[in-house]
Amino acid sequence: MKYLLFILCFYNIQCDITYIEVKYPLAGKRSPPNAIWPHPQKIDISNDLLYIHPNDLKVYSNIENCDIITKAIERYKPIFFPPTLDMHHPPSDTDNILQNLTLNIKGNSQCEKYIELNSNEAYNLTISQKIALVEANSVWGLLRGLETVSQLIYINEQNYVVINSSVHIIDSPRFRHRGVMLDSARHFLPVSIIKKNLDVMSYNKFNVFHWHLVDDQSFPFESKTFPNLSRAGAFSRDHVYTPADVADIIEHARLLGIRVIPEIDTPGHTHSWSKSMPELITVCWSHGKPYQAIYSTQGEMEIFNPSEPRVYSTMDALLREMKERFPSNYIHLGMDEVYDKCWLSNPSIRQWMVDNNILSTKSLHKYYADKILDITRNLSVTPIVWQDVWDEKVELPPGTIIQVWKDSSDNIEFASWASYLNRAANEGYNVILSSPWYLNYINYGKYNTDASVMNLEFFKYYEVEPLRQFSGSNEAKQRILGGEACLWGEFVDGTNLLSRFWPKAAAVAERLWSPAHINNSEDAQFRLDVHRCRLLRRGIPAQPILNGYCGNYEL
Ligand code: CP6
Repeated sequence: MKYLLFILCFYNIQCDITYIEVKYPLAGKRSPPNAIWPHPQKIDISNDLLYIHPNDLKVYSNIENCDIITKAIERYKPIFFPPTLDMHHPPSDTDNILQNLTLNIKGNSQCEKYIELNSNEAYNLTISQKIALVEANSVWGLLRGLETVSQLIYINEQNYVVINSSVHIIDSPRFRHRGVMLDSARHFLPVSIIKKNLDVMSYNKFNVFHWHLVDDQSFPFESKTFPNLSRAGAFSRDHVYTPADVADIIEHARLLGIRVIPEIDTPGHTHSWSKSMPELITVCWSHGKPYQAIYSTQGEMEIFNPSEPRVYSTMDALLREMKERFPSNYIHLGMDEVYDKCWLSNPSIRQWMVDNNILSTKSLHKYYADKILDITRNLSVTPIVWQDVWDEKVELPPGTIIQVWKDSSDNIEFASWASYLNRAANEGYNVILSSPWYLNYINYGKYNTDASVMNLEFFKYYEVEPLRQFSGSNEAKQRILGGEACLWGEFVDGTNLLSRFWPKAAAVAERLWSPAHINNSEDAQFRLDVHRCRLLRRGIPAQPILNGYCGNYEL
């Protein structure tokens, strides 16, 4: 039969072979509705269930007057009990009913204000004797545990709200830095969408929002020190993040246990600065004449003029403001894709280089980077840079984080990013990985494995193993902090961000949270499919990854 179909297909007559082979295995293998994403370190769970009274689950905590916890409990009420769904009270003849949920902090931990790189996010979750208990060393662990509780609760086919009656979960993240990068410069992203995206991040236990605030195309960040940057550089007066907007986003993230790391990308990607501060920009020359390098053509982009002292005084003042306004104490400095030919084309920069004994573009990169890194050192903020400066062999201060984004190979077994990670960590730098996780790309298609056929994109993102080729000391391994899923904004704005990003980013979330051995994508796809339905239920327009249907949760 298979061969007949193949021959027919060859002659273009009957071409739905994959459909016929795939539909049934997938349909038969759904995960249970309470499959947890990302998968916990250890889980032991009964089949027996308890009922829950709809809208009436008492939640207690031994940590008092802690806004992180009281607001989380409020936030989870409509998630435990979706207001749009029909829920029945437990049958009157049963006492198999969950009595309460307790969120306890161990020792004398405080209500911390901001999550940090080294915060403890571990938690234990136990359900037994009709009591659910989450215990953690910090409020951050309680938040992660509360999310897990919310994923265990579901509404069954008889419309009862239920949860497993015996559960033991021991959970903690594999990597400390689990980030999402959004680009609000190629297109403006509405504050409401950024906040929604933070919500979905918390459903996936992400803990860093890397905000690529500005770029060639626009400067939407309203600086208090230099308001003209956004007045002239934003797409319009309305396409601006005011100080109140930024504070709103930081506070929203704080309550979810997410750090916000702003990026001010220089010396390249600075066209939008030229609208208000043309004096900072290099004039490129060609055939003996100045011309304007435009960001959209052949990699030519406007770049700062490193011989201009006002570049450094401006950056000093702006970075000072960033430190004041963003509590994370990390600033991403960009330093990627510097169109250095422009520097060399400009006669006065060449002369300045000679005068200052700077003999190559490499040393010019170093000159610029050193000046900016001095500023961050004086401010005691930890700098993050795209790998380019390190590629240029610029020596960076200890503790600098290098974000690896390049890759020269499509082969996930022998990816070149793996050697970058290896090298940077062994040189003593901290590293985060992004190369395999550029989620703005769309890859239509199916990936054929021996047993199944799966969503190509999910497979590609999920099967990445950050430490696959790592060799080095344990200390060096600790310097691989984690990774970030990136959503570059050339073709993304408020209309499609959430559906473009989710649930694909959830694949990255599990890779960064769960143990390395949780890596069977053929199984994981069914759990992710359930998780995607969960996102729909929570009002997030996450796109499908398999054939199928989410019951009455379809948007
Ligand atoms: N913008 C900025 C970009 C990219 C980078 N920096 C980018 C480059 C290549 C790819 C995707 C994104 N759009 N500022 C590089 C970090 Cl493939």
